[in-house]
Amino acid sequence: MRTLVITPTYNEAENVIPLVTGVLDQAADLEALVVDDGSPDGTSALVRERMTEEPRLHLLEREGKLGLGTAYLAGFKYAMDNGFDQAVTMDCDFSHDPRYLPDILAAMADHDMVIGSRYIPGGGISNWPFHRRMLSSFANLYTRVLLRLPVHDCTSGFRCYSVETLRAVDPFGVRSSGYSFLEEMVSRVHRAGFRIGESPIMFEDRVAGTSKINRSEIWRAAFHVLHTALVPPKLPPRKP
Ligand SMILES: Nc1nc2c(ncn2[C@@H]2O[C@H](COP(=O)(O)OP(=O)(O)OP(=O)(O)O)[C@@H](O)[C@H]2O)c(=O)[nH]1
Ligand SMILES: [Mg+2]
Repeated sequence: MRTLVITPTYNEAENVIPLVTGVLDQAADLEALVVDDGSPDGTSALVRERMTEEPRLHLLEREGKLGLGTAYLAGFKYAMDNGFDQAVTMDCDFSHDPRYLPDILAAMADHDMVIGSRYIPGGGISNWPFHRRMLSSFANLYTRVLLRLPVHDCTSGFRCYSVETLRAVDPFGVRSSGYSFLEEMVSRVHRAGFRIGESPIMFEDRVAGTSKINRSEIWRAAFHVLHTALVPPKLPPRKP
């Protein structure tokens, strides 16, 4: 079983090497892919340097800040083109702790997608301010109800997909490139009839670097979920 852990980066020079090291330390057969969008702080140079001594580390460099959604897509394409069986996505800022990877991967034994979930027993958020908790809880309730999803954490970016599932749900057809990419992916996987599991994670607020979430991103995501509910995207036909 070949697993690729994809981490999109934009200005994560302080985090990227500790994060990928933490990932690769979890199991000898894991590989890591950093998708960097021309971070001005030199994130990609650090990765390139590390790659000279770590063959399990890979890098995709893109020209400019093209968004989290398309960074995931570039990672999925890399996983598909290079013979991986499953692909994990996780943030680079240690909000998603690599120590949860073994549990998430173990849960893949009987699921097609596993979400690192903050909203099931054993999961949680350790140090978010009240307004950020409210925003996340509301976003999840809104998404669960509108898209009728049997999932407690639709907005967690820490998740694993089997490559077979990715091929079947056509992530390249997702119409959002922002945070709602995550919600539409859960919806596609559910509608296509795949098994979604959740494994608890404690989510930690970023300790280094700066936050990039903003108000227009939030409104765009809310609109996109509504659009997905009212005009469900067409999925590729299932193979018998
Ligand atoms: N390649 C790429 N990565 C991005 C982009 N925007 C954010 N990222 C990365 O995606 C991950 C999640 O972004 P964050 O900025 O942590 O978003 P967040 O967790 O919702 O918000 P904060 O932690 O409060 O900043 C991090 O690893 C970022 O470096 C982008 O446009 N391109
Ligand atoms: Mg973050």
